[in-house]
Amino acid sequence: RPRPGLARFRGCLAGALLGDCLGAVFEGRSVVKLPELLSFLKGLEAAPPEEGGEAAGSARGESLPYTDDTAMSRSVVQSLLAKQEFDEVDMAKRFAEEYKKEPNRGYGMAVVNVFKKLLSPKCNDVFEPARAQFNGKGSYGNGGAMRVAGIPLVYPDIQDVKKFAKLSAELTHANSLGYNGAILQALAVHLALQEGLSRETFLEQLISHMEHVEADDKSLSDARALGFEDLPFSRRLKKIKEFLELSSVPKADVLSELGNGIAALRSVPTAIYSFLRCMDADPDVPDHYNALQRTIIYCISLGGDTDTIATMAGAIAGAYYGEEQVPPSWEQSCEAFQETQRMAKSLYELYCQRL
Ligand code: F2R
Ligand code: MG
Ligand code: MG
Ligand code: MG
Repeated sequence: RPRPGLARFRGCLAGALLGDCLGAVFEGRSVVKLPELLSFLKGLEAAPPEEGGEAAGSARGESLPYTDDTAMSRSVVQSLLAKQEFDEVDMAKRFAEEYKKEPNRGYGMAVVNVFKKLLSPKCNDVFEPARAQFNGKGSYGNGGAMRVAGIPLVYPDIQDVKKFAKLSAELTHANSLGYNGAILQALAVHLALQEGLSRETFLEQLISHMEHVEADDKSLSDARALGFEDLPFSRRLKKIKEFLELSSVPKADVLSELGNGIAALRSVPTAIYSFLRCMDADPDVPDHYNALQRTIIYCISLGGDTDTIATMAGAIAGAYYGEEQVPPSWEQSCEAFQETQRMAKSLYELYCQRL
């Protein structure tokens, strides 16, 4: 198996951080006007905050805080590094402790009940609190997917990527529409790490893996129970293929077919589409922005769950293009950006050991 370079690991974590911190500024807005977004970015580029302190001449004065997306991604990474493999008890503990330490990072409304149960000494099955969510149906939110990038950065084998993406998501998301979204996002990062994959091959591989992932009894029954057709992620990936064959796709069509919401099904395919479409230039985005920047700009311009869609697309784009496309002024605007470099190096070493 060829070894991807360290630059892709750094790019992945930095892209994810950028997507979260920049996207969070706009999270929950139904409409984000491109001129406003571009002018916000211009402000960052003119005056990134100095290390740990005040930004020279900036009205903002401090770095853009990360949200639950990054807080949980960091717990995933820290657990993998501490244990040198996936360990459900350790990871669950880190999620819960991190929530207890900083509860105001913008967590999902329901997932906080999982953390509270995990913190109780009476909890002896770390998967049980997630199974009890939503009257036993489990959460289908995008929280399992938003934090999953550490898994494909540690496991080079695609079967391991699927297995541990699922288990890491099941600590909070027991509905298959939640954890299958995490598997899809993990597969996208895994493929993005591989050298020189074309847009077509990338998408074909995702479709063939997801058709298999979604064919089990629980995936079929969870989708039917919510009134969806069979293989809902695979169907949306095929819609992406159709979109990519068109010369332009109106935002309204992207929103109606793929979505910009808090459910994994309404956000993971959107992140993947954003990454793939932004391989090409966009007449609405200035030429000096590179493909990774274009990807994050496009995600945010869709509105809705902007931090989460942009962090997922940012992780994929960062793994694909590498850290060369991470602009220093953007990165330095984000809270705790220096730590991603160190974490990326440690993940890379673990990945190489497993090759
Ligand atoms: N929580 C937010 N943003 C809310 C605030 C946005 C903005 N400021 C505003 O005011 O509009 N962001 C973070 O949450 C998302 C990840 O959530 P996660 O971890 O999946 O949490 P949870 O609570 O499990 O699920 C989220 C919501 O999805 C709905 N839902 C899920 N499963 C359901 C089911 N089986 N039945 C019915 N509803 C279900 C619920 O509304 C959940 O609360 C990310 O965006 C992150 O950035
Ligand atoms: Mg968030
Ligand atoms: Mg174990
Ligand atoms: Mg969000």
